[in-house]
Amino acid sequence: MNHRPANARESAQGRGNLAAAAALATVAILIAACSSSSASTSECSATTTFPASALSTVTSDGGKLHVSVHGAPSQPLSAGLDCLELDVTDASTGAAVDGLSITMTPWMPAMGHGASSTPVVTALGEGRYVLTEVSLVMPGEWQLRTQFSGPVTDSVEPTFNVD
Ligand SMILES: [Cu+2]
Repeated sequence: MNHRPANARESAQGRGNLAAAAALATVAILIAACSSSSASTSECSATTTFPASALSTVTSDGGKLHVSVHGAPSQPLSAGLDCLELDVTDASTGAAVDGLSITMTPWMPAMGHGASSTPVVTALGEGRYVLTEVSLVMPGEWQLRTQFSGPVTDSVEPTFNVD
């Protein structure tokens, strides 16, 4: 008498598990598709020499800093695992600004998504900061949503195109 309801529950649970497994498989495929377009190893590092020409030069949102953005391993940057150097100077004196803490979220405004990893910051001194593990997974316009704290609190959002 109780077998039918029990079986019904079991099979409903079975379907639920199958649905969950299918959803997980879909997520795994999406992640694989996403990361397949980015290089698995980085061809740049904190010791890379960056080009003198800038991808973008901006004044920070609060007007306190000038920031120029340089890219490696090549400019213009190609989609994949890239590196960036930020050269940061005081907007009024032109002096290099050291000791900043930097957090950066690369963002693709046209598609509303970010990068697949968090950039790692290395301070080189003389106002130079290198960001490695910058995973710009797709060609198109990218925005670097960047916050500075420490001796100066301010933010910048330089944009540039990735080939
Ligand atoms: Cu995109």
